[in-house]
Amino acid sequence: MANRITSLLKNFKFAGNIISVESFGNGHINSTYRIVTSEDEYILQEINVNAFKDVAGLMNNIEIVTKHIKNKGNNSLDIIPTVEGKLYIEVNGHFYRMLRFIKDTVCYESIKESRSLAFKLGSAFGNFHHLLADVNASTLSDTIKDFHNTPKRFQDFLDAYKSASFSKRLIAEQEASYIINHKDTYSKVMDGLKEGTIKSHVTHNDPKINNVLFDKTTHEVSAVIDLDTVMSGSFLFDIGDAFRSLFTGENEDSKDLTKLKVDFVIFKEYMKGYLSKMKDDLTKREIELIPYSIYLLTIECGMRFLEDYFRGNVYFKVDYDEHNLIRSRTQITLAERILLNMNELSRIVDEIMG
Ligand code: ADP
Ligand code: GN1
Ligand code: MG
Repeated sequence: MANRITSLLKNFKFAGNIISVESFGNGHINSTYRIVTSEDEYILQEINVNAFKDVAGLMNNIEIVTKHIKNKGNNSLDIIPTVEGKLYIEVNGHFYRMLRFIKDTVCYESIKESRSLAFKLGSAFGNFHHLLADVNASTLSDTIKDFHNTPKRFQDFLDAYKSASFSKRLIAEQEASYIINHKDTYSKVMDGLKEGTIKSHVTHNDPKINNVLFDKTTHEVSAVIDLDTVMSGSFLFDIGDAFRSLFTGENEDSKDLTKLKVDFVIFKEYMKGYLSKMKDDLTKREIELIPYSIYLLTIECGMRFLEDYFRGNVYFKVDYDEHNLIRSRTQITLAERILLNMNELSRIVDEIMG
């Protein structure tokens, strides 16, 4: 691995001599390496083309968005250009990019290590939405089509379920039944986008906690990273998915389902932070659907993991055969618990909105 990556590095304009190359991080999609040189530190990533079909469009999106954020005085990813001045290289059908390593930061895998940071996390995503509100979302490429189109995700899930082996269907019977029994609950956000009661904006679309770096010393958010899915979407996609990640508590692949908790303190703190930046930018329908969007993005993630289990783990990185099944269990159990707590979540939103 290290030799292959080292030989690619000569294509990028980085400073210093290479000291070390190591696999880095816990992303489910790209292959990420940390590069230390005598002058600086970098990230090299192989972009997963199974997930992202249009690398040029994706890198162009990231360039637009990071420039916009930085022009407004905020921190974001720095793309290290290739020696030819491009944003990425292609070698035999594999695509690579280099980023500056954002130093002196901590990346949390779950909120259990960082509960007190919920307000800051909410403010960071509120700020992210706010800073990008004047970018015309239709100028960005769709890096994954229908990424949070839950009714379409459900159809894809159903196709995979129908063609899965008998033994897989049996082992995942309870989870699959839950998803199928709730099929009439998946369309509210897509309907709102069509009707215009929900607006399209530039959104992150993958705001899970390990896509945020916190400053080691000040504990402030240093940068929102993993910008591959930044494209046109609904604010509700990001609000919903952020809490999916936060309420997962332990890790997405924990077998201990007792840790999955609709944590009202985290919800209130994060929403206070988020709404401190975004209170005036949300429509009435968007505000009304905040609790529902948490359920929606959670069950959607559950169906995506289970679909991948049925298809033989072709999308998410896995460590063992049933990894995606285990991940889907946490998400479906959490979705069930969110539904039971919708009234209290709505009450908290009303309280913050005044
Ligand atoms: P994936 O799409 O596979 O999730 P990410 O872009 O999220 O890939 O990168 C995986 C991990 O690598 C992140 O969770 C973070 O820990 C680390 N990482 C990525 N980019 C940087 C960066 N510029 N500086 C420091 N750490 C980074
Ligand atoms: C993936 O890339 P990563 O690990 O940050 C996925 C998200 C899922 C998440 C679940 C491009 O996020 O949509 O919610 O896993 N990203 C993509 O952990 O599919
Ligand atoms: Mg990531």
